[in-house]
Amino acid sequence: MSYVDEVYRRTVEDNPGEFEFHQAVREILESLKLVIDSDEKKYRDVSLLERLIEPERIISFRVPWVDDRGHLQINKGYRIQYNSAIGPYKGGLRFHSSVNLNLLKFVGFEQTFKNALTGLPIGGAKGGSNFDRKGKSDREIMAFCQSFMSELFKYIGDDLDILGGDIGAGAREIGYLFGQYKRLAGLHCGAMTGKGPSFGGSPIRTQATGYGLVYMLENLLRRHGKGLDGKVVVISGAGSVAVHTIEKIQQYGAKVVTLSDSDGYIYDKDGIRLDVVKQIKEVRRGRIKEYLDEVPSAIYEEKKSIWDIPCHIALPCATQNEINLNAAKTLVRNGCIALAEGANMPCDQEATEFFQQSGVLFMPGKAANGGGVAVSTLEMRQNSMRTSWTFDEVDGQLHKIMSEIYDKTSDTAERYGVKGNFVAGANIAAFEKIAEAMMAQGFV
Ligand code: NDP
Ligand code: 2IT
Repeated sequence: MSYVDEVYRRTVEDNPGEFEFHQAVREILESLKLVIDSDEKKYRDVSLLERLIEPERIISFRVPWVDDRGHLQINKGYRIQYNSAIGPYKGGLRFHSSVNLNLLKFVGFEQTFKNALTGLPIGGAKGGSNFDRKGKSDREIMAFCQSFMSELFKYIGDDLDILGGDIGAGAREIGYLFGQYKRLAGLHCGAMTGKGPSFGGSPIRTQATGYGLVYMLENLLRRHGKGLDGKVVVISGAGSVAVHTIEKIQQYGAKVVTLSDSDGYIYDKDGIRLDVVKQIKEVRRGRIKEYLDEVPSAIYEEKKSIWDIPCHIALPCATQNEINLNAAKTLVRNGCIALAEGANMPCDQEATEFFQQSGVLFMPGKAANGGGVAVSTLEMRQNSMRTSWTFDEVDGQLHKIMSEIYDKTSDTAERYGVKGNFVAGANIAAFEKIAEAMMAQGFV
């Protein structure tokens, strides 16, 4: 059995029942066969894959907090410090009822590769809690965030591990977490990103993942002789990534016709109205169904799949495994020509392979949604330099970083004889950088 296959088999055995983690590892290992199979000994002798897959450290803790009825609630808290070969641990926090170690290991592993691909000096991490902010008061959210940080502050720092946002952890949560960090650590430093603009946050961090996704997509289409103008786009999710993707893609002349949350989706054939969405999500913190109150001509569906709606471009921006083989077949049948992953691993492996076989331009999350963590790193840079850059300066850097990620991904695929396979290109380009750093640092 090859080294890669052997390591995958052992990963499954040693991490039973962790299906998303197995999926993320399998996808990356499949790509790495192109690098490793021809030079197995070099990697096997230093157990490189085993060390890459096993997180450096997992911190697991209890998060007690008091709800508005005076009852004590207990949540689980985690931080996975995955890999520090190329820089301090960096990655977001996910607050969602589904969070467990399996999910965080999958996103932490992916984050390690994504971060390497940005070309910036950041290792990989992820953390979070099974806390769900839906239906909670502001006071309850603050109480939870303060308790979460009361434990985690011991393990983070601006040269050690830098937290950021993810599902369920936006500007409000980061603000409360940062306040408690500052109070306990006695430091006003860049140990967290996604901060508010008045206390060290970077311009464009809020928009960065969505804007970066569109910059990546624009690169992808342009280099294949296509453009965004006039294209019909289906977007899932209605969170930070989805909303800012709509904002930017509309500026390029594309028409977005959908949005969704975990209850259902909105279809507006005339094009989603961003002002209405922002009012619902950012001001009222409401549900996407409320779009109908403002735009009665739109359609709301709870039971159907959003991917049944015909489009030229699909941008999954909600969560993992939202597109399976059936959804992929429907998208292709309906004329979808390109897909870029705003979410982390939103397409399962069968769907991904089907898109690639069908000639759909397919850009994986590691390359497509790297703009968020890239601007987080620009935030760290501004904090260290005690400075702040303008919106245009950061936007310019984001543009450049996304274009460089595209080049790296595309060139690496071509170098390994799989031109146009951006999954392989992204995984291998990231691996080359991490592996070189790990080899140079010895057996640690
Ligand atoms: P938000 O919490 O702002 O929004 C998430 C959206 O997805 C909500 O509309 C939510 O609906 C929906 N959603 C979440 N979980 C599920 C689920 N299990 N089933 C259906 N819908 C779901 O998160 P973000 O926009 O920040 O993140 C979206 C995706 O992008 C995630 O995969 C995240 O990992 C990824 N990402 C985020 C980055 C960032 O900078 N924030 C950077 C790179 C990737 P509901 O309100 O009903 O839960
Ligand atoms: O998945 C991701 O890249 C993020 N959630 C962003 C993490 C960060 O640290 O900004």
